Amino acid sequence: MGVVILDGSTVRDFVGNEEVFSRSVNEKFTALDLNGDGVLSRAELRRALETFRLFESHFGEDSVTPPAEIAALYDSIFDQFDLDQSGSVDRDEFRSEMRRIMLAIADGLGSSPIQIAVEDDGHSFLKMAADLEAEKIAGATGGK
Ligand SMILES: [Ca+2]
Repeated sequence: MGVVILDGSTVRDFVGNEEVFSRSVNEKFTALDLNGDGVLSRAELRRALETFRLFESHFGEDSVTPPAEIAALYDSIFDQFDLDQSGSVDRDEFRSEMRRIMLAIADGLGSSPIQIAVEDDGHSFLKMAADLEAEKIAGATGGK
């Protein structure tokens, strides 16, 4: 677990950098596609969402979301990813939904930088966004 400092424009720059963003999405997708069939099943996506810890971090440690509610949440998220309702999420669907989610996060962050705890497993998009920003700053000042 690491901490990064982000604001909306950091995240937006990451998403807007087609090369970096596509590569990140591809790596993530490959890591999530556990059986390697080229699409994400409901179970594979759910596993991914669980690693994001979406539903724990927001509410603190005291509140526990009922399992049925969590299942319903995962289902509705899956349906958002599965644009053509084929029952699985392909690479394009994954990329476009990740882009939408990241831009929504960017809007939520606005222009005041905040600290965010991220998984330090090399797959956190927010960490990658922060790293990209750091590289740019390092580049602008002529080194590390
Ligand atoms: Ca799969």
